[in-house]
Amino acid sequence: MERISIVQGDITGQQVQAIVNAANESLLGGGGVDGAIHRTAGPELLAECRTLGGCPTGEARITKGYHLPAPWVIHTVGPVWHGGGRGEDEVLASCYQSVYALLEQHGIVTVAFPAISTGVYRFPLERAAGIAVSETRRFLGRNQSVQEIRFVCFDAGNEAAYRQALSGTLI
Ligand code: AR6
Repeated sequence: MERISIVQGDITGQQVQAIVNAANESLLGGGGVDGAIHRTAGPELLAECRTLGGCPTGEARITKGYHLPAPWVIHTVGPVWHGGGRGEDEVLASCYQSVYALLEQHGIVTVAFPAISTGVYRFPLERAAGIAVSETRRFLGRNQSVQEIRFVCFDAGNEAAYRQALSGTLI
């Protein structure tokens, strides 16, 4: 059974146990997907985020989802793209690994991801999609509990990049 899915849409409406937020180190909100998640979740999310003391780039933190359909939000901070020579690939991979560690700790079996770092942080989309898919396949290879990992693509170009990444890594 294929446990990876790709959909076009808005991550804030996804009916999964956890949605992933592409946050910044403050965890105090921003634009893009972060702004949309905070708007839908309500001020309770910002209040909980204030208690966390931020999050270093490449790591992840978990909060409740408040007014979102998803009961959990996993906030991760992707790398800013500086041309690829500053370990950006490894840091982005570390975001996915950190999210997967939290899924296992909390027994979460369905999760939706946005394309972390590919907006304001300018990480090249196809490269980011390749890292997302390869880290996900690696995780699913050792985890039998997680049921669905959904990549939520905001537009058609995003979706095409993920579909290409997924077909390119099929065994
Ligand atoms: N649902 C799904 N995907 C979305 C949505 C949405 N509602 N809105 C945007 N995207 P970005 P980053 C896509 O900029 O590059 C924030 O200010 C978007 O098309 O949200 O990691 C934070 O506070 C793009 O493909 O995140 C940080 O300061 C992808 O989500 C900074 O931006 C990520 O774009 C993080 O930058």
